[in-house]
Amino acid sequence: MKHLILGALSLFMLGQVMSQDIHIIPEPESVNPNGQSFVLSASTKILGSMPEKATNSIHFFSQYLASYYKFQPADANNAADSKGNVIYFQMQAPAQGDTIGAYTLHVSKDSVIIAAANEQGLFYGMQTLIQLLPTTVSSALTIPGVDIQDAPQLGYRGMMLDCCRHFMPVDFVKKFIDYLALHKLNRFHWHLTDDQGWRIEIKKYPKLTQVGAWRNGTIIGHHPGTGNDNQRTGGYYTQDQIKEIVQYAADRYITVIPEIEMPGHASAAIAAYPDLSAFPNQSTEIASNTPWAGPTTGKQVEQTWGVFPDVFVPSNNTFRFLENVLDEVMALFPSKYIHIGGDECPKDYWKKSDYCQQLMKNAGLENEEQLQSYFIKTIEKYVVSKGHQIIGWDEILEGGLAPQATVMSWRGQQGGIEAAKQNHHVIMSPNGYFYFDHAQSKPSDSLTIGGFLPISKVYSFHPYPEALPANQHQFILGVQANLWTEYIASPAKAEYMIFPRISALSEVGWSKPSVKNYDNFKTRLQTELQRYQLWGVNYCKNWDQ
Ligand code: TNX
Repeated sequence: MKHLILGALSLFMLGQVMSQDIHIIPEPESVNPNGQSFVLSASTKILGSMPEKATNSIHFFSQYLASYYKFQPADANNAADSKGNVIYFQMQAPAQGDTIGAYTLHVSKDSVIIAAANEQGLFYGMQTLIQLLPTTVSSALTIPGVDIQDAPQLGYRGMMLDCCRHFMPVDFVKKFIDYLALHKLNRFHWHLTDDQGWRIEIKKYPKLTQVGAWRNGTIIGHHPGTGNDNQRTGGYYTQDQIKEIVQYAADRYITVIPEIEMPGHASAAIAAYPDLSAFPNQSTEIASNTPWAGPTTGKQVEQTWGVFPDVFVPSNNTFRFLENVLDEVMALFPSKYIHIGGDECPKDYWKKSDYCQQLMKNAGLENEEQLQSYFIKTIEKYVVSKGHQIIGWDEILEGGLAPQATVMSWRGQQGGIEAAKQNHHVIMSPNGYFYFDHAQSKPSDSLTIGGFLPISKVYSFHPYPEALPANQHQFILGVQANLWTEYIASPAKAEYMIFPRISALSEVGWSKPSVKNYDNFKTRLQTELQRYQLWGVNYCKNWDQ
């Protein structure tokens, strides 16, 4: 008996010591080292019980090995059997209560077995396997023996990239998608239209990209600005490029959610087609009474940052235009959700427009907030009739939510709480926790917008607010971080703002609160930082504050 207890104790201690050496982010449900190790060699075969379900995972893994270790595994197709040194993707029969993305990973001397009931699970098991690989190239590819059981906490784990304030090349968009995949994130929210640029080719309206994708110069320094670089700048994604990116993401189990902004943040579209404005012929500024609205010089793709008063007029002409645009958008993006923006819409033009005032009278709308709600509801009806649903920023609560809308809560969590209480779905993206354009170090080591957002604050987020009764937690679909790019002009700076905060986001979205621990996360992050070096990403080194 005494021996048994001692034996169990030493095994336990062995486990304890070893598990400290296994650094996985996001932290899995359970991690039990078994003292063995697996060595990847030229004879290692990579196989699947249902190979077609493992194709994406095998492909990603092989590419990863080739890119970072110059390692070429044996050709899986020529591998006759699963005996010997093997990495095996085991598809299991689905069981009741299976979570999408759940998996088990067993690493022993002769085999690595990733088992799951769906393709996502195989993929995430493979992502965990990647984190067991050494972080330097010189060492042998030895993988510590371990038994892991894991499943995601939240179904929606996303990041947004703003490609309007600064256009990001296709290659970087793909890299960004890879970064999401490596962190077990599964939604890419692609911000494609804004005041400073329209970035998606729409065949029916060529001027959107001929005119709307380009501006003469970009503000340098903070708004109202210290100067303008006077460079013609911009760019857009062709529909072929978009299809390629959507497929690239799908191969990584990431859904791309496009955002087409309305009724505000519409200057680029209005510059291309002025009759989308309440004052199509107005070339000079209509003074804005909205204190946070920026200056406008008329119908142009804006060169400065901020919020602009010239917005879409809720006319039949505008609705036809937006429906035609959305037709092309929905044909390109299989996503259930289409993001229609809805944020920061000044009401000055609507207040001054006889047409808008008459429309409000006819429709029995009491104020411009209700007119905004009317706008969003009209669009929602169309999107729903085509089999999709809308997401909007939390301003869409004002004047009444559209019946099936999902709310993205960015001005804190209050909008999300309110929406959930009205039985609407919510994505939590509060700026105080998830705005990766905010400074990561103090004082900020580069030009940034917003406040100070250290990684510890990102990590501390709880998806379910205390103010929300437990029976309404089901309405919180998940979390998302946003990368607005006013002061992010290059992929290198984008990486700098993302890393390492994306690691904290990943654990907030994936790991159950019971396995989360910030000190332990920081230890694991040290290994992850070495992996960033292996990837060659530009990460913030001054993050621990
Ligand atoms: C607010 S968040 C915005 C963006 C800006 C961002 C800067 C949101 C829905 N609107 O247009 O880029 O702040 O942090």
